[in-house]
Amino acid sequence: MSDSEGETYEKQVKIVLVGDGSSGKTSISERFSKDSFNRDYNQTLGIDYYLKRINLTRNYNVTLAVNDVGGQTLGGAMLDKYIFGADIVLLIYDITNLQSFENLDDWYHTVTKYCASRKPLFALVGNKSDLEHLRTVKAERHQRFAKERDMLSYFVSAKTGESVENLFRQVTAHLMHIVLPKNDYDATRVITAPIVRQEQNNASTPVKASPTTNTTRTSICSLQ
Ligand SMILES: Nc1nc2c(ncn2[C@@H]2O[C@H](COP(=O)(O)OP(=O)(O)OP(=O)(O)O)[C@@H](O)[C@H]2O)c(=O)[nH]1
Ligand SMILES: [Mg+2]
Repeated sequence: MSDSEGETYEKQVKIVLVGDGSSGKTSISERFSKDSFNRDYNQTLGIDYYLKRINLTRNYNVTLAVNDVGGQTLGGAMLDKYIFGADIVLLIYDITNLQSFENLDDWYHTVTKYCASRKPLFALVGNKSDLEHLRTVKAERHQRFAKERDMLSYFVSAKTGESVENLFRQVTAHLMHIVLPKNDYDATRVITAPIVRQEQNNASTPVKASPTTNTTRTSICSLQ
């Protein structure tokens, strides 16, 4: 198409979630792709796949192939195949489970070894942020781990959905060298509300919706 204004770009990105069993990889994948959450734990055997197409900017669409790798595959014969060709790797741990954080070093080294020819973009993800009161991994340790390995870093909750959409959008944008606006996360969740106007000449008049303007204002708010 010669008209660059109307041109639309389509990209495919392979994103792989790794980390200990029960850290929430499947839950994050399902929250993102289906906006659902399962309280029960069903261990992932091998790998599961999810596909979701997102509209990153007005004319930039990305199909995310989300590869949810079972936590038991570390040290197994298949992990290198699951990771092959990854554009982005999310290192997931459970903020209430110190061991799941400490094991990320093993995950990181194993994935790095398998991706020696083409290093993916890494992001550190602390999941279960709804259980802040049970946190055993200090936020400073999280930040240090990410900084020392030059990674992006996020806290999410697959249960409440907090920051999950933001996580996938931000890492994808980062990979593509696209800068998203600060309020991007909620760009698709537009809240409309009628404008209410206070009468200027009578302070005691109650606030009411203006019947004459018939105007709606669009507000975009961020939950980050
Ligand atoms: N409170 C809370 N529970 C969560 C959250 N995410 C996942 N869980 C629960 O943690 C358990 C394990 O979640 P999964 O998503 O199956 O963990 P996984 O990392 O895929 O585990 P494997 O498949 O064994 O590698 C399940 O009971 C989930 O309901 C979260 O954000 N908050
Ligand atoms: Mg799983």
